[in-house]
Amino acid sequence: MSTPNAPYKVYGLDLSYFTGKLEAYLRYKEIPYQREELSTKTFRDTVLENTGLQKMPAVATPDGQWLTDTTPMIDWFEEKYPDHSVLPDDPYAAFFCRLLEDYADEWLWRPALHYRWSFPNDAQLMARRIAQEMMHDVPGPLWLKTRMIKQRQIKEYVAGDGITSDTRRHVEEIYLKTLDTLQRQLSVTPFLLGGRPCLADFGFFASMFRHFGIDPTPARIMRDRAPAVYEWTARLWNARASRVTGAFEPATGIPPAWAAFLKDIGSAYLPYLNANARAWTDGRRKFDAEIEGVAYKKLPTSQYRVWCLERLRWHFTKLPEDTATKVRQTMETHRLWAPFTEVDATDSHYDPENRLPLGAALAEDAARIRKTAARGGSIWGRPAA
Ligand SMILES: N[C@@H](CCC(=O)N[C@@H](CS)C(=O)NCC(=O)O)C(=O)O
Repeated sequence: MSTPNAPYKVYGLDLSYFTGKLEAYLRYKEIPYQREELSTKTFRDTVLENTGLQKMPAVATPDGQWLTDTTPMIDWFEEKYPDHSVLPDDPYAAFFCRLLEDYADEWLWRPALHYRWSFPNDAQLMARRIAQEMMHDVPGPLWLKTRMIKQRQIKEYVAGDGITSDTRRHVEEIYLKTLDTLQRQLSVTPFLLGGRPCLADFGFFASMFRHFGIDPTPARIMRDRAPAVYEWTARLWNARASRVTGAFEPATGIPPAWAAFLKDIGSAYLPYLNANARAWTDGRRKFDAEIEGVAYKKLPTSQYRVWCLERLRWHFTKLPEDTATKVRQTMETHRLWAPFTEVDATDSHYDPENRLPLGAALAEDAARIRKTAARGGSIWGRPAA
């Protein structure tokens, strides 16, 4: 039923990476929303049926549409609520905001999940919270549900995502290096692009607020090593567009501190995306990749991340010619251009009709996910008694 003045409904957990990113964006833009309780049943039935994916956050709009995936969702909201845009008018800076958002979303995911699930105290605490907040509709004692969550997350996101004694140090360095770069910028400006939040702020916020900022082990590191980042997480959570008076700075171009991110994107993230895209094209479910001299083995091939590369390249093709030339020069200077253009085909077939964030395009996957769930492939999918 359509009730156009009602708030958006956000289905997600209080400790979820991408739910935090979306919530901070909606709060900043002062778009009314309410967070809906997410039980295993809601996740399995409502979210999956309506978006085709079992991913949080999912959003139900007041007029009955369903949205999935925070990246296209933010574009969708920006079109509907253009005031106080999180993308600068300068197309050069806007392109790099998109690149940083994608890098922060995807490349900080592995360290964020590692810090949450590889340290026994952190893992116990967070698994218990998930069991309490989400699995109250699943029968069984809390200790057992906590154990199931822990085992599932470690299998999927630590052991299953290439984290071994050989790669662990490299994964942790991603977090530490990111803290240092953020600290440098946030010691001089309140947000990453000067006096107001940009898209890149929300990208980094996902991991920094809902994982690194609250999980005991990385949170202690953040407080000691990067207090300006710790402060920024609260500043962004409390930021409201109607009250923020600062401007994007520099007025054109990007801050010098972003060079450290660009260097990382060229030496680590894009080589990973390229190896993933090649594995996808070859139909391999797992692949090995050498990233900054570290050998990652049996990484899961991600169709979604082929789409991420495809989408970034698409945004590049949409730049005005003179901006594209400038962006290319910057990418060459920071050694990003070669890896950005290295892979010929980025044919993900992830969103062939270009419908995201509208979930219906993906809803046909629902039946397949349900079948896997019924076989016990997902703890969220196990039917409640
Ligand atoms: N690209 C998606 C990613 C969403 C996502 O991966 N969400 C995680 C939680 S933060 C999830 O739902 N995971 C489900 C699972 O682990 O089963 C977005 O930006 O919204």
